[in-house]
Amino acid sequence: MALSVPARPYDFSIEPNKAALVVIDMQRDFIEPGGFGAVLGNDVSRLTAIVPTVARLIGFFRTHGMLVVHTREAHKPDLSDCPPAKRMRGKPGLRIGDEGAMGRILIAGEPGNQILPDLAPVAGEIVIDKPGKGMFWATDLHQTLLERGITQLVFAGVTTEVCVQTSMREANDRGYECLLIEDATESYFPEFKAAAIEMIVAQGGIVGWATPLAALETAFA
Ligand code: C5J
Repeated sequence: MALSVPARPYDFSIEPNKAALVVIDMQRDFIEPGGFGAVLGNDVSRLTAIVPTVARLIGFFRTHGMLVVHTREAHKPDLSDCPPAKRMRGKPGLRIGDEGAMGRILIAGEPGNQILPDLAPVAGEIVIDKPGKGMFWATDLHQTLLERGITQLVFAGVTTEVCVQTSMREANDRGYECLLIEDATESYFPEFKAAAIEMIVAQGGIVGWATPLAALETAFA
């Protein structure tokens, strides 16, 4: 049975048996003080502030028996999945694969690449290591979601205008209906978050819908 969720630009009709939550890149290196994001000079407190809301959202999906997908921006240790143009971006010593405060930066298996303990995946959930900003490039996620009959994706995570928005746009092009939970996503740059949400909902929801978590919870109450 479909439920109506108040959202922008208009109500989102969610079908619980066809919907999955995607939690984008809630990994230690982007969010914890002392990690890669902080070393780059970003104010990570904006990102740590959403952790309780993301945890509540994950709990909501688990309570309702709906699928949860977690992603990490992660490269293989030999960097064979990291294009040179991405590898060489930024200052020497602070590039993908370099040794950082929490192990090698954006490398699978390193401490900084782990999802925050408060948001850790549980058995039965999908974890995707993605070498790109978008979650479908060089991953098998689309096939996995098709096999499970998922047609709607609810998005959370960081950062709103980079990996979240890129993944939403990829999903939109693949035919998924996408709803962004606006208080469960964040950016180091508040103006970029606000602009990304406006871009998503503009022109009748050209990329998707946006709503606060409370609106989703109320629709199921
Ligand atoms: C970035 C991400 N910002 N997860 N990654 O490089 O948004």
